[in-house]
Amino acid sequence: ALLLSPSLLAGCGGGGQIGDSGGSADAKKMVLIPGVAAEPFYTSMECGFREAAAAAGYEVDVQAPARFESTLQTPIVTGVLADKPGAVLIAPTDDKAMAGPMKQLKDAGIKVVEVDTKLQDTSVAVSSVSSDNEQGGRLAARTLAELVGGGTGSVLVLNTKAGTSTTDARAKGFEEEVGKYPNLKYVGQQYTDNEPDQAASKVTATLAANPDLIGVFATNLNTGEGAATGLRNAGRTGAVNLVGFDASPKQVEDLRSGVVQALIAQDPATIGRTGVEQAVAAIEGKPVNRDVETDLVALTKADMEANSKYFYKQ
Ligand code: T6T
Repeated sequence: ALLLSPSLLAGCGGGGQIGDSGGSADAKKMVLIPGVAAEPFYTSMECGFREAAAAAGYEVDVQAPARFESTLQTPIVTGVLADKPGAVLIAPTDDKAMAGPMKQLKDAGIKVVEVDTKLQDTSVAVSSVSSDNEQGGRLAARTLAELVGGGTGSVLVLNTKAGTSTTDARAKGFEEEVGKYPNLKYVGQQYTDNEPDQAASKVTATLAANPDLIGVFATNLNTGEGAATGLRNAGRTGAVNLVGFDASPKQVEDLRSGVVQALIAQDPATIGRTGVEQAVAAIEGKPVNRDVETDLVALTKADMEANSKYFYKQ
């Protein structure tokens, strides 16, 4: 028999698909459908998922779309439906477009747990586990205001795609909070399609149009990594305060080297673990928490090493 050591599982320090099931109908099986494949936020979530599912005696499967897109995630959901696992943990890539496919899971008796993102329709999932993303946006605005101190200038938000519940909430929280600082002139949000290249070029274009740019809030990992590239290309690293969301190895390195001034880190492994706990409770007919909130923390260069447990896995 194989020993299931979490540290040997995919993305958690080693490779392989240990513990994956063959794919027959099985109530003692759980499937995780992340928003996108091979991305540190979801890799860390997968670690927590695999660890908790193994501890609860469940077989697991993880299937992720190649891009953060509902047209790519929908066929995965449909395929998993035929498999009839006991539960599906899913990060819907669109808060409306994924409602139909996810409802099919529910109608087939599969327990649906939302991890990270969620649908607008709250009747599909038995539980939603995520950061308080609106609060995260507010925290980003307060952190930026502190970094800027008495300085005056324009502030840009780089968002991903409209219809992503998490990043929409972060942008909303940020916009509301930044309005409280008269020295910060909010010049609006720009969508990047969750593509780092678009984030980079939008930062350089905004710098050209607004030479007084003093701050950028990048609402997630890809926008943050791309914004850092944009500032590097324009030779403005350090001059413009970059506050990112998430804590990928690259983002952490940029924080350490002063390209990024702050990161709002989530706890994706706990999101994955808690999602499993809620799914098991639902399958066993035990009480389920409809909404579970996980930690957020603002990291700066000064306190980052003391908070290294928040760094994501590659
Ligand atoms: O920020 C996370 C996640 O919370 C969001 O829903 C989508 O983007 C990430 O996966 C980071 O890329």
